[in-house]
Amino acid sequence: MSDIRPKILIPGQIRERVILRLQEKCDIVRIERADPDLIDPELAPEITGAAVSGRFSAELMERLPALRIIASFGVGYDGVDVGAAAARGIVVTNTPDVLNEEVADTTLALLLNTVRRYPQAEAWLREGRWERDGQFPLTPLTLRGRKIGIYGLGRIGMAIARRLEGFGVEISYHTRTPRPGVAYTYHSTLLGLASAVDTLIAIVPKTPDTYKTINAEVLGALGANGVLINVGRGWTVDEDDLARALRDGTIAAAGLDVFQDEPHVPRAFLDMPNMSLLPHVASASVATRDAMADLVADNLLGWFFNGAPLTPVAETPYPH
Ligand code: NAP
Ligand code: 8YV
Repeated sequence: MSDIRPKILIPGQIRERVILRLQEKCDIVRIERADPDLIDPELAPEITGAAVSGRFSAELMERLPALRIIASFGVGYDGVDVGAAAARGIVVTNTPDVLNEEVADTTLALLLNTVRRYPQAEAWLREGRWERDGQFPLTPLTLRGRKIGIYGLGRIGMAIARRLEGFGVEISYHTRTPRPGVAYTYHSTLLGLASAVDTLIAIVPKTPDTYKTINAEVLGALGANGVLINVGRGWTVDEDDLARALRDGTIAAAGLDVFQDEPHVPRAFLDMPNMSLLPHVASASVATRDAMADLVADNLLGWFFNGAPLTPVAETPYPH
């Protein structure tokens, strides 16, 4: 057990619980945002760890010569320059698994809201329209008989698929490599999957390979009864193509929790009656965000006091 108190940099905002967990054994150095110029040059050589929710650039790493570990809040770690971290021997950690079930719950809620228009039905009741105008209109769409394609059958994709089994729908998927031990139908291309199903659920990471992969061609393949749900990253969807497809009836409806340029949401989406929109809340319960905060802290405490981080990302494995 080391009795040295590591100095941990926290750029910008992070869940308070991360700080509460760390400060017993570590000194916390906060800067307002992830701007290299905000780092005190006298402190910089002493900073050995960092906790971040959001961006952590190569420039920031450059200013921190003793940095050994960056613990990122969230399972997606696209805000951290992992290539630069790997090149410098810095370990990056994320928060996998502890949010799988929460995110899968939200995905099913978003799917049902999109198909059966429950938020609009509740607004109808609250606005007094049930009494004034009568029954809320029947929904043209239903989950019954749908063929669901999951784009990304990883930890969260599997939790979504398990829930969908209970809904009695057909399930297939696309990943780069078939997932061993699952009975769902595999498609080796996204276009092949979209052509075979009428409902596409995207839960892939933000990588160069997933950029705007859900485009006009894929939406066209889904067809007029088609429904798109995205809970991965906004990066994966061509938002102009999606707006066009929803306007001209190429697909029937879409539900999004994530957007290209958050928190900005395209005006076209806000005006669209056949969309269900959420402000990136898939993991946003106190319990799940606390579990994520604990894993951020435990990765740093594991590294400094137990010899190993708990959940290093694939690009910066530990031991190296
Ligand atoms: P994961 O376990 O790593 O699963 C990722 C899946 O995507 C794997 O099945 C992977 O399979 C597939 N994949 C990756 N790149 C692909 C590509 N180019 N083409 C086809 N499939 C690809 O990750 P996870 O824990 O399920 O999380 C997935 C993502 O969800 C996160 O990275 C994050 O961006 C997002 N997320 C969003 C929220 C939210 O609040 N909305 C919450 C949590 C997570 P192959 O490697 O075989 O291709
Ligand atoms: C969080 C997420 O909203 O884990 C992820 O990848 O997108 C969400 O759980 C986000 O990380 C909080 O900053």
